[in-house]
Amino acid sequence: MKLREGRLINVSNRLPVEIKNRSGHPRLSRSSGGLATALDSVWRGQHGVWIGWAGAAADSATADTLLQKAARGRSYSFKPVTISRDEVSKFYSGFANEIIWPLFHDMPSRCDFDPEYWEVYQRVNRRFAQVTAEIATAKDVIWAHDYHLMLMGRYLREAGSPAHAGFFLHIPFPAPDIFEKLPWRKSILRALLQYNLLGFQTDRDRYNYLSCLERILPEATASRSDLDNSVVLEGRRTRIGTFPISIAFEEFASHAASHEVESAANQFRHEMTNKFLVLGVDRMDYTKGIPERLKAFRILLRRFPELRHRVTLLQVVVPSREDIPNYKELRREVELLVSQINGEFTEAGWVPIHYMHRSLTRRQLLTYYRAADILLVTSLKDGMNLVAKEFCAAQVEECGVVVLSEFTGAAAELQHGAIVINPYDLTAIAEAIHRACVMPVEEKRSRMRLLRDIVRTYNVQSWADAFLSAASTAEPSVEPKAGREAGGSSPDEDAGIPLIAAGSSHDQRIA
Ligand code: GDG
Repeated sequence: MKLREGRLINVSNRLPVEIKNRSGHPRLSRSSGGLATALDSVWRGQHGVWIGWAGAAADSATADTLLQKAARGRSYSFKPVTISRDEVSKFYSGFANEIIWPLFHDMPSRCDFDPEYWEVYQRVNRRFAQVTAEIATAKDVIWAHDYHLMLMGRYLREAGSPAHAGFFLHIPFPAPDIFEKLPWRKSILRALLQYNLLGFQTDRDRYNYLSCLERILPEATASRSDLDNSVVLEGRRTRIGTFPISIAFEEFASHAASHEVESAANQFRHEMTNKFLVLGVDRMDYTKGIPERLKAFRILLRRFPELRHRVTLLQVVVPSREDIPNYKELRREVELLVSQINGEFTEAGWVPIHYMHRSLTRRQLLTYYRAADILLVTSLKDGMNLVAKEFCAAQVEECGVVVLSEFTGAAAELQHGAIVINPYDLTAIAEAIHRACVMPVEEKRSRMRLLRDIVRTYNVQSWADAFLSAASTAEPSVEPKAGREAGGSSPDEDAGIPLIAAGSSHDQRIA
Protein backbone atom coordinates (compact mmCIF):
# COMPACT_ATOMS: atom_id res chain seq x y z
CA MET A 1 0.00 0.00 0.00
CA LYS A 2 1.16 3.52 -0.72
CA LEU A 3 -0.27 6.34 1.33
CA ARG A 4 -2.49 8.49 -0.88
CA GLU A 5 -1.37 11.72 0.74
CA GLY A 6 1.44 12.46 3.12
CA ARG A 7 4.52 10.45 3.96
CA LEU A 8 5.29 7.39 5.97
CA ILE A 9 7.56 8.28 8.87
CA ASN A 10 9.09 5.06 10.02
CA VAL A 11 10.79 5.15 13.42
CA SER A 12 12.96 2.36 14.81
CA ASN A 13 15.82 2.19 17.26
CA ARG A 14 18.26 1.47 14.43
CA LEU A 15 18.26 2.57 10.82
CA PRO A 16 18.60 -0.23 8.24
CA VAL A 17 22.08 1.14 7.53
CA GLU A 18 24.77 1.62 10.13
CA ILE A 19 27.85 3.82 10.24
CA LYS A 20 30.82 1.85 11.53
CA ASN A 21 34.40 2.80 12.10
CA ARG A 22 36.75 0.87 9.80
CA SER A 23 40.46 1.61 10.11
CA GLY A 24 39.61 4.95 11.73
CA HIS A 25 37.17 6.01 8.97
CA PRO A 26 33.37 6.03 9.18
CA ARG A 27 31.84 3.64 6.63
CA LEU A 28 28.28 2.59 5.75
CA SER A 29 27.12 -0.99 6.27
CA ARG A 30 23.76 -2.82 6.41
CA SER A 31 22.23 -3.34 9.85
CA SER A 32 21.61 -6.97 10.79
CA GLY A 33 18.60 -8.52 12.57
CA GLY A 34 15.02 -9.45 11.87
CA LEU A 35 13.53 -5.98 11.97
CA ALA A 36 15.89 -4.37 9.47
CA THR A 37 15.62 -7.37 7.12
CA ALA A 38 11.83 -7.36 7.16
CA LEU A 39 11.28 -3.64 6.85
CA ASP A 40 13.86 -2.64 4.29
CA SER A 41 12.09 -4.68 1.60
CA VAL A 42 8.60 -3.22 2.20
CA TRP A 43 9.76 0.35 2.21
CA ARG A 44 11.00 0.29 -1.34
CA GLY A 45 8.65 2.51 -3.32
CA GLN A 46 7.19 4.20 -0.22
CA HIS A 47 7.74 7.94 -0.05
CA GLY A 48 8.87 9.05 3.40
CA VAL A 49 11.51 9.33 6.07
CA TRP A 50 13.13 6.66 8.24
CA ILE A 51 14.22 7.92 11.66
CA GLY A 52 16.63 6.00 13.89
CA TRP A 53 20.07 5.62 15.40
CA ALA A 54 22.85 5.29 12.81
CA GLY A 55 25.45 3.63 15.06
CA ALA A 56 28.14 4.59 17.50
CA ALA A 57 30.50 5.95 14.84
CA ALA A 58 28.02 8.54 13.59
CA ASP A 59 28.85 12.07 14.66
CA SER A 60 26.26 14.41 13.16
CA ALA A 61 28.40 15.96 10.38
CA THR A 62 29.60 12.63 8.96
CA ALA A 63 26.26 10.90 9.52
CA ASP A 64 24.32 13.36 7.38
CA THR A 65 26.63 12.98 4.37
CA LEU A 66 26.80 9.19 4.61
CA LEU A 67 23.06 8.86 5.14
CA GLN A 68 22.35 11.03 2.11
CA LYS A 69 24.56 8.68 0.15
CA ALA A 70 22.70 5.63 1.53
CA ALA A 71 19.34 7.18 0.54
CA ARG A 72 20.33 7.47 -3.12
CA GLY A 73 18.18 5.07 -5.12
CA ARG A 74 15.71 4.71 -2.26
CA SER A 75 12.30 6.40 -2.20
CA TYR A 76 12.79 7.58 1.39
CA SER A 77 15.42 9.56 3.24
CA PHE A 78 17.13 8.86 6.57
CA LYS A 79 17.09 11.10 9.61
CA PRO A 80 19.43 10.15 12.43
CA VAL A 81 18.79 10.40 16.17
CA THR A 82 21.93 10.99 18.21
CA ILE A 83 22.45 8.72 21.21
CA SER A 84 25.53 9.06 23.41
CA ARG A 85 27.67 6.09 24.43
CA ASP A 86 26.30 6.28 27.99
CA GLU A 87 22.73 6.37 26.66
CA VAL A 88 23.36 3.36 24.43
CA SER A 89 24.49 1.46 27.49
CA LYS A 90 21.50 2.47 29.68
CA PHE A 91 18.70 2.85 27.13
CA TYR A 92 19.56 0.09 24.64
CA SER A 93 21.64 -2.47 26.55
CA GLY A 94 20.07 -1.52 29.90
CA PHE A 95 16.33 -0.79 29.79
CA ALA A 96 15.54 -2.39 26.44
CA ASN A 97 17.73 -5.49 26.63
CA GLU A 98 18.23 -6.15 30.35
CA ILE A 99 14.65 -5.38 31.40
CA ILE A 100 12.06 -5.42 28.62
CA TRP A 101 13.63 -8.14 26.45
CA PRO A 102 13.92 -10.79 29.22
CA LEU A 103 10.64 -9.78 30.90
CA PHE A 104 8.60 -9.87 27.70
CA HIS A 105 10.13 -13.27 26.90
CA ASP A 106 8.89 -14.59 30.30
CA MET A 107 12.31 -14.57 31.98
CA PRO A 108 11.97 -12.08 34.86
CA SER A 109 14.88 -13.58 36.80
CA ARG A 110 17.22 -12.29 34.06
CA CYS A 111 16.03 -8.68 34.54
CA ASP A 112 18.12 -5.93 36.11
CA PHE A 113 15.51 -3.36 37.23
CA ASP A 114 18.02 -0.51 37.59
CA PRO A 115 16.07 2.77 38.12
CA GLU A 116 18.71 4.72 36.16
CA TYR A 117 17.86 2.68 33.05
CA TRP A 118 14.28 3.98 33.31
CA GLU A 119 15.46 7.62 33.51
CA VAL A 120 17.53 7.23 30.34
CA TYR A 121 14.80 5.26 28.54
CA GLN A 122 12.40 8.18 29.06
CA ARG A 123 14.98 10.71 27.92
CA VAL A 124 15.87 8.85 24.72
CA ASN A 125 12.19 8.17 23.87
CA ARG A 126 11.51 11.91 24.28
CA ARG A 127 14.38 12.66 21.87
CA PHE A 128 13.02 10.23 19.23
CA ALA A 129 9.63 11.94 19.59
CA GLN A 130 11.12 15.42 19.23
CA VAL A 131 13.03 14.51 16.07
CA THR A 132 9.85 12.93 14.66
CA ALA A 133 7.48 15.76 15.69
CA GLU A 134 9.77 18.33 14.02
CA ILE A 135 8.95 16.93 10.60
CA ALA A 136 5.54 15.22 10.96
CA THR A 137 2.48 16.89 9.44
CA ALA A 138 -1.21 16.01 9.83
CA LYS A 139 -1.14 14.11 6.52
CA ASP A 140 1.75 11.86 7.54
CA VAL A 141 1.55 8.48 9.23
CA ILE A 142 4.13 7.68 11.90
CA TRP A 143 4.99 4.01 12.35
CA ALA A 144 7.06 3.31 15.47
CA HIS A 145 8.68 -0.07 15.94
CA ASP A 146 9.35 -2.24 18.91
CA TYR A 147 10.07 -2.26 22.60
CA HIS A 148 12.69 0.47 22.45
CA LEU A 149 10.02 3.07 21.70
CA MET A 150 7.06 2.25 23.92
CA LEU A 151 6.93 5.76 25.43
CA MET A 152 7.29 7.68 22.19
CA GLY A 153 3.52 7.99 21.63
CA ARG A 154 3.18 9.95 24.85
CA TYR A 155 6.00 12.36 23.96
CA LEU A 156 4.63 12.81 20.42
CA ARG A 157 1.34 13.99 21.95
CA GLU A 158 3.16 16.29 24.36
CA ALA A 159 5.11 17.76 21.44
CA GLY A 160 1.77 18.43 19.66
CA SER A 161 2.37 16.07 16.71
CA PRO A 162 -0.81 16.05 14.56
CA ALA A 163 0.09 12.87 12.60
CA HIS A 164 -1.60 9.49 13.00
CA ALA A 165 0.79 7.28 14.95
CA GLY A 166 0.93 3.48 15.05
CA PHE A 167 3.18 1.19 17.09
CA PHE A 168 4.11 -2.40 16.30
CA LEU A 169 5.63 -4.71 18.90
CA HIS A 170 7.97 -7.24 17.27
CA ILE A 171 8.47 -9.27 20.46
CA PRO A 172 5.83 -11.07 22.57
CA PHE A 173 3.68 -9.25 25.14
CA PRO A 174 3.70 -11.12 28.47
CA ALA A 175 0.78 -12.26 30.60
CA PRO A 176 -0.20 -10.04 33.59
CA ASP A 177 1.58 -12.19 36.21
CA ILE A 178 4.86 -11.44 34.44
CA PHE A 179 4.20 -7.88 33.25
CA GLU A 180 3.11 -6.63 36.67
CA LYS A 181 6.64 -7.17 37.99
CA LEU A 182 7.74 -4.15 35.96
CA PRO A 183 8.11 -1.16 38.33
CA TRP A 184 7.01 1.24 35.55
CA ARG A 185 4.09 -0.89 34.34
CA LYS A 186 1.39 1.81 34.53
CA SER A 187 3.47 4.45 32.75
CA ILE A 188 4.18 2.05 29.90
CA LEU A 189 0.57 0.91 29.52
CA ARG A 190 -0.62 4.55 29.54
CA ALA A 191 2.05 5.71 27.08
CA LEU A 192 1.16 2.92 24.63
CA LEU A 193 -2.42 4.18 24.65
CA GLN A 194 -1.25 7.52 23.26
CA TYR A 195 -0.70 5.83 19.90
CA ASN A 196 -3.70 5.59 17.54
CA LEU A 197 -2.97 1.96 16.68
CA LEU A 198 -1.16 -0.84 18.54
CA GLY A 199 -0.14 -3.92 16.59
CA PHE A 200 0.92 -7.30 18.03
CA GLN A 201 2.36 -10.40 16.37
CA THR A 202 -0.25 -12.88 17.61
CA ASP A 203 -3.68 -12.99 19.20
CA ARG A 204 -2.04 -14.33 22.34
CA ASP A 205 0.09 -11.17 22.68
CA ARG A 206 -2.94 -8.98 22.08
CA TYR A 207 -4.99 -10.84 24.72
CA ASN A 208 -2.10 -10.53 27.15
CA TYR A 209 -1.97 -6.78 26.58
CA LEU A 210 -5.73 -6.43 27.13
CA SER A 211 -5.52 -8.59 30.26
CA CYS A 212 -2.71 -6.36 31.62
CA LEU A 213 -4.89 -3.30 31.05
CA GLU A 214 -7.76 -4.97 32.82
CA ARG A 215 -5.64 -5.71 35.87
CA ILE A 216 -3.29 -2.73 36.03
CA LEU A 217 -5.12 0.14 34.29
CA PRO A 218 -8.84 -0.53 34.88
CA GLU A 219 -9.70 3.08 33.97
CA ALA A 220 -9.03 2.09 30.32
CA THR A 221 -12.14 0.56 28.76
CA ALA A 222 -12.07 -1.96 25.93
CA SER A 223 -14.75 -2.35 23.32
CA ARG A 224 -14.91 -5.20 20.88
CA SER A 225 -16.76 -6.23 17.78
CA ASP A 226 -16.10 -8.89 15.18
CA LEU A 227 -14.06 -6.47 13.12
CA ASP A 228 -12.47 -4.15 15.56
CA ASN A 229 -10.98 -3.93 19.02
CA SER A 230 -10.26 -0.64 20.69
CA VAL A 231 -9.43 0.81 24.07
CA VAL A 232 -10.51 4.21 25.33
CA LEU A 233 -8.59 6.14 27.94
CA GLU A 234 -9.54 9.72 28.85
CA GLY A 235 -11.56 10.18 25.64
CA ARG A 236 -8.78 8.95 23.34
CA ARG A 237 -9.35 5.75 21.42
CA THR A 238 -6.59 3.35 20.41
CA ARG A 239 -7.24 0.52 17.97
CA ILE A 240 -5.62 -2.80 18.82
CA GLY A 241 -4.88 -5.50 16.26
CA THR A 242 -2.93 -8.63 15.40
CA PHE A 243 -0.55 -8.30 12.44
CA PRO A 244 1.81 -11.30 12.09
CA ILE A 245 4.99 -10.07 10.40
CA SER A 246 6.31 -12.00 7.42
CA ILE A 247 9.00 -11.99 4.73
CA ALA A 248 9.47 -10.98 1.10
CA PHE A 249 8.54 -14.48 -0.11
CA GLU A 250 9.17 -14.02 -3.84
CA GLU A 251 12.53 -12.38 -3.22
CA PHE A 252 13.74 -15.28 -1.04
CA ALA A 253 12.22 -17.93 -3.33
CA SER A 254 13.67 -16.56 -6.54
CA HIS A 255 17.13 -16.05 -5.05
CA ALA A 256 17.02 -19.59 -3.63
CA ALA A 257 16.04 -20.92 -7.08
CA SER A 258 18.95 -19.13 -8.77
CA HIS A 259 21.71 -21.13 -10.39
CA GLU A 260 24.36 -19.83 -7.96
CA VAL A 261 22.41 -20.97 -4.87
CA GLU A 262 21.43 -24.28 -6.45
CA SER A 263 25.01 -25.21 -7.33
CA ALA A 264 26.33 -24.02 -3.93
CA ALA A 265 23.64 -26.13 -2.19
CA ASN A 266 24.51 -29.22 -4.30
CA GLN A 267 28.18 -28.73 -3.61
CA PHE A 268 27.53 -28.37 0.12
CA ARG A 269 25.41 -31.53 0.26
CA HIS A 270 28.06 -33.41 -1.65
CA GLU A 271 30.71 -32.31 0.88
CA MET A 272 28.52 -33.26 3.85
CA THR A 273 27.92 -36.81 2.48
CA ASN A 274 25.20 -37.32 5.08
CA LYS A 275 21.65 -38.25 4.50
CA PHE A 276 19.97 -35.79 6.86
CA LEU A 277 21.06 -32.22 7.40
CA VAL A 278 19.42 -30.51 10.37
CA LEU A 279 19.79 -26.73 10.38
CA GLY A 280 19.57 -24.14 13.17
CA VAL A 281 19.98 -20.39 12.49
CA ASP A 282 19.71 -17.96 15.38
CA ARG A 283 21.14 -14.87 16.97
CA MET A 284 23.14 -15.83 20.07
CA ASP A 285 20.25 -15.22 22.43
CA TYR A 286 19.00 -17.09 25.50
CA THR A 287 15.43 -16.86 24.16
CA LYS A 288 16.27 -19.04 21.15
CA GLY A 289 16.70 -22.27 23.13
CA ILE A 290 20.09 -23.17 21.65
CA PRO A 291 21.34 -25.24 24.65
CA GLU A 292 17.99 -27.09 24.71
CA ARG A 293 18.38 -27.90 21.00
CA LEU A 294 21.91 -29.24 21.50
CA LYS A 295 20.83 -31.38 24.45
CA ALA A 296 17.91 -32.72 22.42
CA PHE A 297 20.30 -33.58 19.59
CA ARG A 298 22.44 -35.49 22.08
CA ILE A 299 19.35 -37.44 23.19
CA LEU A 300 18.58 -38.19 19.53
CA LEU A 301 22.03 -39.68 18.98
CA ARG A 302 21.82 -41.71 22.20
CA ARG A 303 18.29 -43.03 21.61
CA PHE A 304 18.53 -43.66 17.87
CA PRO A 305 22.07 -44.97 17.29
CA GLU A 306 21.11 -45.92 13.72
CA LEU A 307 21.09 -42.18 12.94
CA ARG A 308 24.75 -41.74 13.86
CA HIS A 309 26.78 -41.10 10.73
CA ARG A 310 23.50 -40.28 8.96
CA VAL A 311 22.50 -37.01 10.61
CA THR A 312 24.42 -33.78 11.08
CA LEU A 313 23.36 -30.61 12.84
CA LEU A 314 24.58 -27.39 11.24
CA GLN A 315 24.14 -24.69 13.86
CA VAL A 316 24.71 -21.10 12.71
CA VAL A 317 24.83 -18.61 15.56
CA VAL A 318 25.08 -14.92 14.78
CA PRO A 319 26.96 -12.89 17.43
CA SER A 320 24.57 -10.59 19.32
CA ARG A 321 24.58 -8.10 22.25
CA GLU A 322 28.04 -9.27 23.26
CA ASP A 323 28.55 -6.60 25.92
CA ILE A 324 25.67 -7.94 28.07
CA PRO A 325 26.86 -10.53 30.68
CA ASN A 326 23.97 -13.01 30.09
CA TYR A 327 24.96 -13.25 26.43
CA LYS A 328 28.63 -13.93 27.21
CA GLU A 329 27.65 -16.76 29.55
CA LEU A 330 25.34 -18.23 26.92
CA ARG A 331 28.15 -18.39 24.39
CA ARG A 332 30.33 -20.30 26.86
CA GLU A 333 27.48 -22.74 27.58
CA VAL A 334 26.73 -23.33 23.88
CA GLU A 335 30.37 -23.89 22.96
CA LEU A 336 30.91 -26.26 25.88
CA LEU A 337 27.89 -28.34 24.83
CA VAL A 338 29.01 -28.47 21.19
CA SER A 339 32.44 -29.72 22.21
CA GLN A 340 31.01 -32.25 24.71
CA ILE A 341 28.60 -33.72 22.15
CA ASN A 342 31.18 -33.79 19.39
CA GLY A 343 33.63 -35.35 21.86
CA GLU A 344 31.12 -38.07 22.74
CA PHE A 345 30.05 -39.05 19.20
CA THR A 346 32.56 -37.96 16.53
CA GLU A 347 34.00 -40.84 14.50
CA ALA A 348 36.21 -41.01 11.45
CA GLY A 349 34.39 -39.26 8.59
CA TRP A 350 31.55 -37.83 10.72
CA VAL A 351 31.28 -34.82 13.06
CA PRO A 352 27.74 -34.60 14.51
CA ILE A 353 27.60 -30.82 15.02
CA HIS A 354 29.04 -28.19 12.69
CA TYR A 355 29.02 -24.94 14.62
CA MET A 356 29.48 -21.49 13.04
CA HIS A 357 29.66 -18.39 15.23
CA ARG A 358 29.54 -15.60 12.67
CA SER A 359 27.23 -13.73 10.36
CA LEU A 360 26.64 -15.21 6.90
CA THR A 361 25.92 -13.48 3.61
CA ARG A 362 22.37 -13.77 2.26
CA ARG A 363 23.64 -16.18 -0.42
CA GLN A 364 25.28 -18.48 2.16
CA LEU A 365 22.16 -18.43 4.29
CA LEU A 366 19.97 -19.38 1.31
CA THR A 367 22.39 -22.14 0.40
CA TYR A 368 21.94 -23.72 3.83
CA TYR A 369 18.17 -23.19 3.79
CA ARG A 370 17.98 -24.92 0.43
CA ALA A 371 20.38 -27.74 1.28
CA ALA A 372 18.86 -28.64 4.67
CA ASP A 373 16.38 -31.49 5.23
CA ILE A 374 15.10 -30.20 8.55
CA LEU A 375 14.92 -26.74 10.11
CA LEU A 376 15.00 -26.86 13.90
CA VAL A 377 13.51 -23.86 15.77
CA THR A 378 13.44 -24.34 19.54
CA SER A 379 12.85 -20.78 20.80
CA LEU A 380 11.68 -20.69 24.42
CA LYS A 381 9.71 -17.62 23.35
CA ASP A 382 9.84 -15.66 20.08
CA GLY A 383 7.72 -12.81 18.71
CA MET A 384 7.51 -14.42 15.27
CA ASN A 385 10.74 -16.15 14.05
CA LEU A 386 11.38 -15.07 10.50
CA VAL A 387 13.95 -17.82 9.99
CA ALA A 388 11.11 -20.39 9.87
CA LYS A 389 9.35 -18.43 7.10
CA GLU A 390 12.56 -17.80 5.15
CA PHE A 391 13.34 -21.52 5.22
CA CYS A 392 9.93 -22.30 3.69
CA ALA A 393 10.42 -19.70 0.95
CA ALA A 394 13.86 -21.11 0.12
CA GLN A 395 12.63 -24.74 -0.03
CA VAL A 396 12.01 -24.60 -3.75
CA GLU A 397 12.18 -28.41 -4.00
CA GLU A 398 9.45 -28.55 -1.35
CA CYS A 399 10.71 -31.42 0.75
CA GLY A 400 12.24 -29.85 3.88
CA VAL A 401 10.56 -30.35 7.26
CA VAL A 402 10.10 -27.61 9.86
CA VAL A 403 10.33 -28.59 13.53
CA LEU A 404 8.94 -25.54 15.30
CA SER A 405 8.60 -24.41 18.89
CA GLU A 406 5.01 -23.84 19.95
CA PHE A 407 6.21 -20.66 21.69
CA THR A 408 7.05 -18.80 18.48
CA GLY A 409 4.59 -16.42 16.86
CA ALA A 410 5.17 -18.40 13.66
CA ALA A 411 3.57 -21.49 15.23
CA ALA A 412 0.16 -19.77 15.22
CA GLU A 413 0.31 -19.65 11.42
CA LEU A 414 2.47 -22.66 10.54
CA GLN A 415 1.22 -25.24 13.07
CA HIS A 416 -0.54 -27.48 10.53
CA GLY A 417 2.46 -27.85 8.24
CA ALA A 418 5.26 -27.96 10.81
CA ILE A 419 5.98 -30.52 13.52
CA VAL A 420 5.25 -28.44 16.60
CA ILE A 421 7.25 -29.11 19.77
CA ASN A 422 7.53 -27.85 23.34
CA PRO A 423 11.18 -26.68 23.50
CA TYR A 424 11.40 -27.61 27.20
CA ASP A 425 10.58 -31.23 26.32
CA LEU A 426 13.97 -32.44 25.09
CA THR A 427 12.75 -35.97 24.42
CA ALA A 428 9.91 -34.66 22.29
CA ILE A 429 12.38 -32.58 20.23
CA ALA A 430 14.55 -35.66 19.67
CA GLU A 431 11.49 -37.68 18.64
CA ALA A 432 10.37 -34.90 16.28
CA ILE A 433 13.77 -34.91 14.54
CA HIS A 434 13.56 -38.68 14.23
CA ARG A 435 10.01 -38.42 12.84
CA ALA A 436 11.19 -35.86 10.26
CA CYS A 437 14.06 -38.16 9.24
CA VAL A 438 11.74 -41.10 8.56
CA MET A 439 8.79 -39.13 7.15
CA PRO A 440 7.56 -40.34 3.74
CA VAL A 441 8.43 -37.92 0.97
CA GLU A 442 4.74 -37.36 0.02
CA GLU A 443 3.98 -36.15 3.52
CA LYS A 444 7.02 -33.87 3.51
CA ARG A 445 5.89 -32.34 0.23
CA SER A 446 2.30 -31.78 1.25
CA ARG A 447 3.42 -30.17 4.50
CA MET A 448 5.96 -27.92 2.76
CA ARG A 449 3.48 -26.92 0.04
CA LEU A 450 1.01 -25.84 2.70
CA LEU A 451 3.69 -23.87 4.53
CA ARG A 452 4.85 -22.17 1.34
CA ASP A 453 1.28 -21.25 0.39
CA ILE A 454 0.77 -19.59 3.76
CA VAL A 455 4.02 -17.62 3.65
CA ARG A 456 3.52 -16.66 -0.01
CA THR A 457 0.01 -15.32 0.71
CA TYR A 458 0.69 -13.65 4.05
CA ASN A 459 3.94 -11.99 3.09
CA VAL A 460 5.67 -8.90 4.42
CA GLN A 461 3.89 -6.64 1.94
CA SER A 462 0.44 -7.76 3.06
CA TRP A 463 1.56 -7.29 6.67
CA ALA A 464 2.70 -3.71 6.02
CA ASP A 465 -0.41 -2.91 3.97
CA ALA A 466 -2.74 -4.15 6.71
CA PHE A 467 -0.94 -2.19 9.41
CA LEU A 468 -0.66 1.02 7.39
CA SER A 469 -4.25 0.89 6.28
CA ALA A 470 -5.37 0.49 9.92
CA ALA A 471 -2.96 3.21 11.13
CA SER A 472 -4.00 5.76 8.55
CA THR A 473 -7.71 5.31 9.28
CA ALA A 474 -7.49 5.11 13.09
CA GLU A 475 -9.33 8.10 14.50
CA PRO A 476 -7.09 10.49 16.44
CA SER A 477 -9.49 10.96 19.38
CA VAL A 478 -13.14 10.06 19.84
CA GLU A 479 -15.68 9.32 22.53
CA PRO A 480 -16.00 5.71 23.69
CA LYS A 481 -18.27 3.46 21.64
CA ALA A 482 -21.01 1.57 23.45
CA GLY A 483 -19.52 -1.78 24.45
CA ARG A 484 -18.43 -4.01 27.26
CA GLU A 485 -15.82 -2.73 29.62
CA ALA A 486 -12.48 -4.43 29.91
CA GLY A 487 -12.99 -4.71 33.68
CA GLY A 488 -16.19 -6.72 33.21
CA SER A 489 -14.87 -9.58 31.12
CA SER A 490 -12.65 -12.56 31.72
CA PRO A 491 -9.74 -13.33 29.38
CA ASP A 492 -11.69 -16.40 28.23
CA GLU A 493 -14.43 -14.22 26.82
CA ASP A 494 -11.91 -12.77 24.40
CA ALA A 495 -10.97 -16.10 22.92
CA GLY A 496 -11.74 -16.60 19.26
CA ILE A 497 -12.79 -13.05 18.41
CA PRO A 498 -11.28 -12.18 15.02
CA LEU A 499 -9.90 -8.65 14.96
CA ILE A 500 -8.21 -6.56 12.29
CA ALA A 501 -5.74 -9.33 11.76
CA ALA A 502 -3.67 -9.67 8.61
CA GLY A 503 -4.15 -13.41 8.37
CA SER A 504 -3.56 -14.11 12.02
CA SER A 505 -5.29 -17.46 12.06
CA HIS A 506 -4.73 -19.36 8.85
CA ASP A 507 -6.86 -22.36 9.56
CA GLN A 508 -5.46 -24.55 6.84
CA ARG A 509 -4.60 -28.20 7.08
CA ILE A 510 -2.50 -30.60 5.13
CA ALA A 511 -4.28 -31.77 1.99
C1 GDG B 1 13.01 -10.00 16.18
C2 GDG B 1 12.11 -10.86 17.09
C3 GDG B 1 10.66 -11.31 15.10
C4 GDG B 1 20.14 -14.58 10.82
N1 GDG B 1 21.39 -15.00 10.65
C5 GDG B 1 21.89 -14.36 9.60
C6 GDG B 1 20.90 -13.52 9.10
N2 GDG B 1 19.84 -13.67 9.88
C7 GDG B 1 18.58 -12.95 9.70
C8 GDG B 1 17.50 -13.94 9.30
C9 GDG B 1 16.25 -13.25 9.78
C10 GDG B 1 16.76 -12.45 10.98
O1 GDG B 1 18.16 -12.39 10.92
C11 GDG B 1 16.37 -13.10 12.30
O2 GDG B 1 15.02 -12.84 12.50
P1 GDG B 1 14.15 -13.61 13.59
O3 GDG B 1 12.73 -13.24 13.39
O4 GDG B 1 14.36 -15.09 13.45
O5 GDG B 1 14.72 -13.18 15.01
P2 GDG B 1 15.16 -11.78 15.75
O6 GDG B 1 16.43 -11.25 15.21
O7 GDG B 1 15.18 -12.13 17.21
O8 GDG B 1 13.98 -10.74 15.41
C12 GDG B 1 11.45 -11.95 16.25
C13 GDG B 1 11.51 -10.31 14.33
O9 GDG B 1 12.13 -9.36 15.20
C14 GDG B 1 10.67 -9.55 13.31
O10 GDG B 1 9.53 -9.01 13.87
O11 GDG B 1 10.28 -12.36 14.22
O12 GDG B 1 10.59 -12.74 17.05
O13 GDG B 1 12.85 -11.45 18.16
O14 GDG B 1 15.77 -12.36 8.81
O15 GDG B 1 17.57 -14.12 7.90
N3 GDG B 1 21.07 -12.75 8.02
C15 GDG B 1 22.28 -12.82 7.39
N4 GDG B 1 23.30 -13.57 7.86
C16 GDG B 1 23.15 -14.37 8.94
O16 GDG B 1 24.09 -15.05 9.34
N5 GDG B 1 22.46 -12.08 6.28
